[in-house]
Amino acid sequence: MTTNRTFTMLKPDAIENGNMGKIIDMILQDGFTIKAMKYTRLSTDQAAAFYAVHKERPFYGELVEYMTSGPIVAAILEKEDAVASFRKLIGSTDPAEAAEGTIRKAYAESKARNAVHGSDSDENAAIESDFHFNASEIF
Ligand code: 3AN
Repeated sequence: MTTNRTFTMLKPDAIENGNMGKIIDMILQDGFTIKAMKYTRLSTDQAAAFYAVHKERPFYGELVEYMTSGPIVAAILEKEDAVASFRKLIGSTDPAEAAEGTIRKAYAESKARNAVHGSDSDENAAIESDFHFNASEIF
């Protein structure tokens, strides 16, 4: 079953490089609507918990450090088949492999500093949305 919502974060490199507005515009132009949005900074505990699935991977420490290095934008997005549609819009994890027209092709620097996060399943979209937003913050 597919739902119509996904979760995203614009990562510290995207904010640092001044690409926040351009990335939000690409998301809106692709037909997503914003159900919730927050400009915030993750604590080490929050980033470690958010990326707990990657705990065993060699880049986990680097990932947590990087995700706490500056502010991020967290958002819940709505569109038909949102998870798959958004993964298509963001492109491959490695920007060298990302397709033309994707957010990562345009704005990612590397596999680690890759501009944007997108949930990989409906289940994770719900978990990640709950991690960042209360029901009263979702419109
Ligand atoms: P995606 O973000 O495309 O779902 P995942 O789930 O494989 O990719 O990785 C989660 C995050 O971990 C990535 N967004 C990226 O920031 C980081 N990451 C993935 N692979 C590497 C790597 N080889 N080196 C450093 N960081 C990585």
